[in-house]
Amino acid sequence: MIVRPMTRLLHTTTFMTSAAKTSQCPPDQGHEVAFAGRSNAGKSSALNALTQQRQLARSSKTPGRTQLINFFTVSTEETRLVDLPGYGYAAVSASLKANWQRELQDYLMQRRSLAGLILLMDIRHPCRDSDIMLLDWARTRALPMHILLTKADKLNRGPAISALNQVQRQLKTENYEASIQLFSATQGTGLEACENLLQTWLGISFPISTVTDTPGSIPQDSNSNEQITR
Ligand SMILES: Nc1nc2c(ncn2[C@@H]2O[C@H](COP(=O)(O)OP(=O)(O)OP(=O)(O)O)[C@@H](O)[C@H]2O)c(=O)[nH]1
Ligand SMILES: [Mg+2]
Repeated sequence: MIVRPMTRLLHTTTFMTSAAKTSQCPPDQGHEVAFAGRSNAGKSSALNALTQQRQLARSSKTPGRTQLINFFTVSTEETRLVDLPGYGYAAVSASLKANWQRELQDYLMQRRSLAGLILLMDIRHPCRDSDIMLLDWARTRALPMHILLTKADKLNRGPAISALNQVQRQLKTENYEASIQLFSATQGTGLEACENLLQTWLGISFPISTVTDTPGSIPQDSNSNEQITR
């Protein structure tokens, strides 16, 4: 028998249910963390990387793929991760866009069990109007916010750090309280830092010795030195 660190709890995540509108969401109890961002920002890929499951959330080259609110349980139904529909997809009709925006706003403003928002932005195209709109909603209800600058592998280290600093400065100037980090689902950049935050928000940071597992079931983190900045 070996001790299993709590970061591995995320790897037990399973699909729970989908909702086409907020009224179909599961009971508003416990804690959940939502992943939001423009279409194609990498939400589903991030969820798969964080949970170490290739097909948990469906990722796609076709923007606008995730059109439902998808709920996943971590360990129990009281702790959930949520993959929100991507916004800003140009090829969607205006009325559908308006409808998604209303649903997204309803969810973010009213969901009591929502413990925090992970906002994902492609590192090459951060802080679009729709991203700022989301930050505004979250700020209105003082929801904890964390930003993943995704697809960091698309830039060299220097430009990636510059982009991080620039977004951080913009957030500070505009008075948004959000932590931020680099992230790459394909290279594993920033996984551990984000996992730790998710555990804290979900309230699943049990003492390390309470979880055990059999040998051979522990994937190794490829980047243990990534940090969150504020
Ligand atoms: N290079 C690189 N590509 C990525 C990364 N994350 C996602 N992608 C690619 O970006 C595209 C969109 O990824 P998804 O995870 O489906 O994005 P999404 O935000 O869930 O998109 P919607 O469901 O349409 O809102 C896919 O082709 C992914 O393979 C990453 O870290 N690096
Ligand atoms: Mg998706």
